[in-house]
Amino acid sequence: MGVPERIKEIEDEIRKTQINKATNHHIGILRAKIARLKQEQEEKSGRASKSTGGYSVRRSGDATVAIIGLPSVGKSTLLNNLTGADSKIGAFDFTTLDVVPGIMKYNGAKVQILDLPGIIKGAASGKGFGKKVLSVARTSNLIIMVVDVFKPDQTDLLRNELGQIGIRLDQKPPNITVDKKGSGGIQITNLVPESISNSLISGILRINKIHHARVFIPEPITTEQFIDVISGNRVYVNSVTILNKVDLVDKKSLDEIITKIGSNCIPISADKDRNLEDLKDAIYQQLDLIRIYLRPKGGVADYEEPLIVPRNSSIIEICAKIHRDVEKNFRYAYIWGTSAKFKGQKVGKKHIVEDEDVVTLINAK
Ligand SMILES: Nc1nc2c(ncn2[C@@H]2O[C@H](COP(=O)(O)OP(=O)(O)O)[C@@H](O)[C@H]2O)c(=O)[nH]1
Ligand SMILES: [Mg+2]
Repeated sequence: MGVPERIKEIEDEIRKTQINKATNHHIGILRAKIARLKQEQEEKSGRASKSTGGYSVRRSGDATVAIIGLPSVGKSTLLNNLTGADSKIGAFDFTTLDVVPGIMKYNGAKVQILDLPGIIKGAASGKGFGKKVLSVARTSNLIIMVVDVFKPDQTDLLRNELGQIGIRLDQKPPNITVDKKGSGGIQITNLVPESISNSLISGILRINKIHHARVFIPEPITTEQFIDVISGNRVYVNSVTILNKVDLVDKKSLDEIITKIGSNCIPISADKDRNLEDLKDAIYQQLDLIRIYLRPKGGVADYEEPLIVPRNSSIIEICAKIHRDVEKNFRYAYIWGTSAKFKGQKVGKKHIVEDEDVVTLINAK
């Protein structure tokens, strides 16, 4: 039996099993087996498809955002309106076959936005351009999911395809440690056995051929999250869900549709330019960027062009963003603003900056 058949067999078994406390362990093991098989499959096909490659997109700007959606939902229209790019728009499916980048300027930040070919059901398992598209999403700082106002169910499909390729939306990486060892068997410190049992932990490790490890589980975790940690190739990305073409429905139906989606979504009309300012703000907020004003020694701060960095960046990360040489030659910094204990505090490499801090870098000559 080939790998796809084995996966299908196990999936069928899960479907036939009632989910309750007594079957929890069994189902967990089956899920781990599927994850393992999919990973094997991935590694094989990865090797085979290396030559065809993925999209190579030159990164620019302070952060990168991927637009994901089915064909014809208005992705290209949206990119053009947010960035002034010129991506082809069509009344037919599959107009965009390549990645089209644009730059959105907001709050001093330059955000690169990528318009991608539409994905369809089964994209994660290699249908159409699906895989290539989803792999661009994997390396983005934020994912915009665009759905058609008449097809709100598309959100489930998108989440599912993204999930299958290892993208975890709007979650933090689980806070657990698994230290692989050369000997000593499996040692588990589990502070929350009611969320995952030690026997399930051991079982999942065994399926992944881990026989010696120290495991520490300090807070509640789902079976899925534990499998994610063991699999290792998951990425955690924030998302914004957009309901597009709202110009085509009346207010009452729109409210009903939004309630049906349940989660936060931003209703817009990419074509009629409705609510795009709110959307820009939501993108900026979700990227969680901050502004740093550089002040040359003895000079005045540059408030016109802030340096844009991820929240919780350290001084040395700021140096690295400016230039490799600045990073190499860094000695110390002076700092003004929220993160400073007092004005002009002298700080080292590891100091964490905050939004709108003013920083003077002192370099070795
Ligand atoms: N009524 C309406 N039509 C839109 C809107 N956005 C896009 N469209 C139309 O939907 C079609 C597909 O748009 P396109 O941007 O090419 O979709 P893509 O395949 O997702 O890139 C085009 O005919 C657009 O003019 C919108 O907000 N309202
Ligand atoms: Mg398009």
